[in-house]
Amino acid sequence: MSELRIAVVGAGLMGADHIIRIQKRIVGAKVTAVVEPDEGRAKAALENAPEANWYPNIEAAISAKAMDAVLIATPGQFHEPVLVPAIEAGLPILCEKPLTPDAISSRAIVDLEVAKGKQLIQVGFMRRFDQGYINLRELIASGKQGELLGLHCAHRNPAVPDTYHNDMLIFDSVVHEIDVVRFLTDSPIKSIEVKHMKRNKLSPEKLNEPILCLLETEDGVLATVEMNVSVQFGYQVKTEAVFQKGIAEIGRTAGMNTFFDGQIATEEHMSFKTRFAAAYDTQIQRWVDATKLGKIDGPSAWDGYLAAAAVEAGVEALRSGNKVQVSYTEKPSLYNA
Ligand code: ISE
Repeated sequence: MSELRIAVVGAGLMGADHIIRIQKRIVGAKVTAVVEPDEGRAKAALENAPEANWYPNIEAAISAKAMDAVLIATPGQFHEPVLVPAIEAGLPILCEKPLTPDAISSRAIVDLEVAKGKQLIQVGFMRRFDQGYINLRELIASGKQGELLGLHCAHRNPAVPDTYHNDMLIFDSVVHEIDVVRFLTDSPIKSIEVKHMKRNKLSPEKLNEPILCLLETEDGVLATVEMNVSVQFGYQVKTEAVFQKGIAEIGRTAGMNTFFDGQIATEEHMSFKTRFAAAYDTQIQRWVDATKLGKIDGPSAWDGYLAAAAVEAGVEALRSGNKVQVSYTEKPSLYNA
């Protein structure tokens, strides 16, 4: 196959960004379909993919045989109705995180994939492709600084869109730490507890944040996560790892330092689109290359399900103030390495 024909589903913030990425930076793929119910958004997206056709829904694109693979970039609560027909059509899929917002629907997707007998889905946990996280994972596995004892994670957004509601603190945002803590430690999340910091009066009224989550892994590593979506100043994702011997830190701003007007200043990112741009590029290039070989090369639907099960406990912990244990169903053999 020369060029992989991709249908991008959802032409909002991430979908539009992925369309430009595929057209301009990814080798061996092109966007041939934009699936988007909103005509204005679709037309704006098509300006960056002039050869692509517009379809109002995934079913129309499937019947037109418009693509070899699907990239789902709608918000998490709309993934399931796109995933189901795409899996049934046997199409390879890159699905933005979260796979779905809760454990039951994620398990149903896993079961559907198992029934097809083939791993079709890769989940867009792009942090696994970020060099900082890769280096930290290698350091932990090497044992060079002794055992890993704990992690301090800070996940800060300058602001969030109007559509963002309180549960999204967990299923849309902390879901990244839920996945990446497991990626770093190779140990599933066992329990979650959530505390509220003093509420930021600058956050939208419907949000009670920042929050502090405590994620405990089955191996006993404790990760603190400050989730803050109204920090105003910029987009920041940092991790500090505490070892038997010393500390390691990733995610410190790498922007330009200026020494000017009596001040030393460092540029910070304003959005995840730039903070993780390189990780998104690597993720999609590797997905394209693997898809052509009939494989995936990144987090699977099973990883998506494990995150969804921990998210469900996290949402309960957020609402109740209790420490909540995570329960997982049995792993199907399709996902054994
Ligand atoms: C958004 O959906 C993302 O995935 C970003 O990476 C995260 O920082 C943000 O909080 C989410 O809303």
